[in-house]
Amino acid sequence: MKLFITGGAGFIGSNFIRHILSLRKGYKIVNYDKLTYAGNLANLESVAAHPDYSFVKGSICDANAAEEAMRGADAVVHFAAESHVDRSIYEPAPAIDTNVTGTFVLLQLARKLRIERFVHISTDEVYGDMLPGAFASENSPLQPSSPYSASKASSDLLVLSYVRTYGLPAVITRSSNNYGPYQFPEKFLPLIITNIFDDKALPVYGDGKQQRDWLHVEDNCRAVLAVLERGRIGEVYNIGGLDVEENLTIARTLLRLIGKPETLLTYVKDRPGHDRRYALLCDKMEKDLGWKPEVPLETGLRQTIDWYKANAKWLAGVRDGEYLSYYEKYYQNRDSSLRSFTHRG
Ligand code: NAD
Ligand code: TDX
Repeated sequence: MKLFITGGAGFIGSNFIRHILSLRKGYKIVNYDKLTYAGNLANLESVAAHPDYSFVKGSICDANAAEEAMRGADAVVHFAAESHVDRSIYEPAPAIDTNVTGTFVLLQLARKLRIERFVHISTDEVYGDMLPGAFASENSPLQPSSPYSASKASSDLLVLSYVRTYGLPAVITRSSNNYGPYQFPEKFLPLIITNIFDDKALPVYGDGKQQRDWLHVEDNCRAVLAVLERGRIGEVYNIGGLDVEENLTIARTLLRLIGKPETLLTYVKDRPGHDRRYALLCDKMEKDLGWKPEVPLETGLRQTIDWYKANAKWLAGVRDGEYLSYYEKYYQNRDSSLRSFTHRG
């Protein structure tokens, strides 16, 4: 089976490629990735010479290049995206281009090349803010809040329209917040871990009481593989860690595990449009595909801390000029830099 994976040089995609190569024989993987700031071939060093793995650099928005790389594939797993909510707020165009137009380009190619299975990787953010105590099922309304989540919801709707109108054999996964090795330190969990290492302020947006469901990336990789191999065409599958925690609790737990004082916690101006709570019902994954998350949160957090400690060279490589200028622009003088993004100022 030839598998065309988009965005395989990013956090979840690179974990998925290593996961599948270590568990399955008989998959030939083509990793197609534009290598944006978030894409990093160092994530795949351990499999770069594997006989069943190859890499092609290109954008999913470039139909000709994508067609050439996709030709001969049996299945597509589509991870490629502009994945950071904050960046989509500061500069929405890349999220719209890649997440909406790029997905459209791939859907057209999947029809043309008669792809047998198309797995579209989406997110719990498409359901928007959940009320206290509420959980989203796959049938909950789509109420995205940020340009990122609106672009992902748009791409989900395009995928579902291609299933219905053209009979495209597609399935969708909507996962919660992933964490684990190789996550770019713009995201909350690796940002907090690496700032703790450096005794730097830990930027907590607003009151820090926003809730997220934390999912270890290995659990997500097992789920995506199950959906690829056994998911029902046209279905959406929620994938969550079933562990909903406040951001502040996560930051405090990381401080305790690393052994640093809570004085590092620093409350900063909130993200505009910030969703208070994400929480998923994942019964369908368990009932239909026999999947449930296996990594307990504290075990996963300990492993992740250890991984970032052991991979200082990787970390130094990704915290380069682009990362530093992003950090400086939006975290130092945060109040004034955010003022320019909202009408309310
Ligand atoms: P990431 O930002 O780490 O990686 C994204 C990858 O896509 C990078 O390698 C980047 O180079 C590539 N890419 C970006 N634009 C591209 C383009 N135009 N053409 C080809 N490649 C391009 O993202 P991630 O955290 O690994 O997320 C992967 C997918 O999972 C995304 O679709 C995201 O929306 C979804 N998701 C992520 C999370 C999470 O917690 N990280 C949760 C739910 C869903
Ligand atoms: O510096 C920070 N301080 C802070 O308080 C950052 C970067 C985040 N936060 C908060 C915002 C969120 O409530 O932490 C929470 C998690 O933030 P992110 O890591 O940016 O994730 P989130 O916005 O929840 O989105 C993530 O999960 C769903 C991924 O980035 C998305 O790609 C995915 O779709």
